[in-house]
Amino acid sequence: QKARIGVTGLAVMGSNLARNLARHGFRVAVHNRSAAKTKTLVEQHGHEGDFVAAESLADFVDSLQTPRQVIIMVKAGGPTDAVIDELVELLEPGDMVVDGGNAHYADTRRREAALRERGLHFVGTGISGGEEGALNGPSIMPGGSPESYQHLGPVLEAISAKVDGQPCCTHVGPDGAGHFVKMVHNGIEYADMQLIAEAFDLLHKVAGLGAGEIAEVFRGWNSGDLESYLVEITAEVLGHVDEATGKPFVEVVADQAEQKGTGRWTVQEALELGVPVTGIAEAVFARSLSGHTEQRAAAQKVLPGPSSVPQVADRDAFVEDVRQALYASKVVAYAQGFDEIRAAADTYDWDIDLGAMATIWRGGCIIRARFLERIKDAYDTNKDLPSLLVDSYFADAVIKAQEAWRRVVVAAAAAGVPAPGFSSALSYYDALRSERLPAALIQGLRDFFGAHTYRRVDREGSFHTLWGEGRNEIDA
Ligand code: NBP
Repeated sequence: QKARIGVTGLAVMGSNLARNLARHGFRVAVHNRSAAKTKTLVEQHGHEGDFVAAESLADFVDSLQTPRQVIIMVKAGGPTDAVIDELVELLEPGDMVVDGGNAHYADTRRREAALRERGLHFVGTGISGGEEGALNGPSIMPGGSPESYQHLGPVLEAISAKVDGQPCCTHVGPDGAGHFVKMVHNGIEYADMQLIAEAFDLLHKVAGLGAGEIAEVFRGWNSGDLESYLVEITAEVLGHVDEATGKPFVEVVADQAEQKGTGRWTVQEALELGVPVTGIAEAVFARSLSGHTEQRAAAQKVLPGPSSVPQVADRDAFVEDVRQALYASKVVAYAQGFDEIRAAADTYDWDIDLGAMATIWRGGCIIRARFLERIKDAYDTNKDLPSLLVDSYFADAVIKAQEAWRRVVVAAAAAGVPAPGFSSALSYYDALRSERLPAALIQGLRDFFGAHTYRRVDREGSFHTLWGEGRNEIDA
């Protein structure tokens, strides 16, 4: 009997995904470049389900039902291309190749086009949730053709996380749509973590709370609007005590945040699309800044903070202010991320259902959170919502939070504590709602030095002022 589906690439993600498939009753073919990993998987977990181990890629392909469905789980970039090149020689028209790695969506578009030429379906698929998710139910974001989803959908939905009985998996859109959405998911994750980190920093440095106390604060927050996986694990990490020193774990970890690149990609693509994703950008830059240890050391010697730091009169009130600032800033970051997905969908003709994206992020993935339900409702009510911030629920939430949000940004500035996420989110809120922006002056300057022309508020057309010659205005 042939296998329903196959997984090639059996490092941690691939083996866990294969086990998840087997545990759901699918007969699964498994293959890895070096056969040792295949052997280990079957030896250790063969009893969990129905595995068909293959030593060669040809045997692996041979063991699959037609049309064949192959999931590639290897290192993104060159290794993925290497596996695809080998596979296409063995597959037949109608077969499906799923790339579950963290590919750049532009690579996915290129691969999809190349495989389509050969009659094959290429399905770039975002998979979120890390190793644990791959094994027990990830959030799955498949791109590719609708036809391929008819075959793959039932399998991928079966192994995905479930929330209220609904699978955290849906067909995102054609070609690179799945990997694009996964990229933005990761960008939002960066913003979310940065905001959480700023909240911690403010509670520590401005309100004087210790890591253990802040862990309790986050534990409490996890039962309200902020309920989410990231807030839950923040309480765990802050509550952890280092065994060697007896100090809070967070005090003994080097304060340089690393990154693998998906946050940076999200910002790069936003720049190309002209979408302001300030929350994600601040988060990426804050990680970069943290790594500039020489600059930081030099600045610490030369640049002082404020001469006096105002005391927090009412700690509980400040904690509540920070909670509200965190929530409002988080809404901004998500609103910007969804704007980026919409812009890409328009550019690439992807027709992405934004509400459905919020739905499949409710479980399995790192940004899973209660408030994604609200995002789904917002787009269900109006799929052409100009911004999440103007949906009645979110507008109400940020309006209610705004005074607290302003107090927190003021307190951060007064205390000399960096809060780029909170303050840029507030600036974004203020910019969006401003009747007039100083962009008018920028247009004037551009016209002055470069004759770039401008439009007027009171009549149609394009104009230029002869700045050097009497300053008369002419039609441009
Ligand atoms: P790795 O990203 O560490 O990749 C290791 C796998 O790639 C091994 O199976 C290895 O085979 C195979 N491989 C390499 Br490297 N070069 C190859 C080549 N030229 N031909 C064939 N196979 C090759 O594995 P991972 O951490 O399990 O991640 C897999 C994918 O999932 C990645 O794209 C990753 O970005 C993505 N992802 C990871 C996570 C996570 O939490 N780790 C989450 C979501 C997505 P070998 O055993 O023979 O060396």
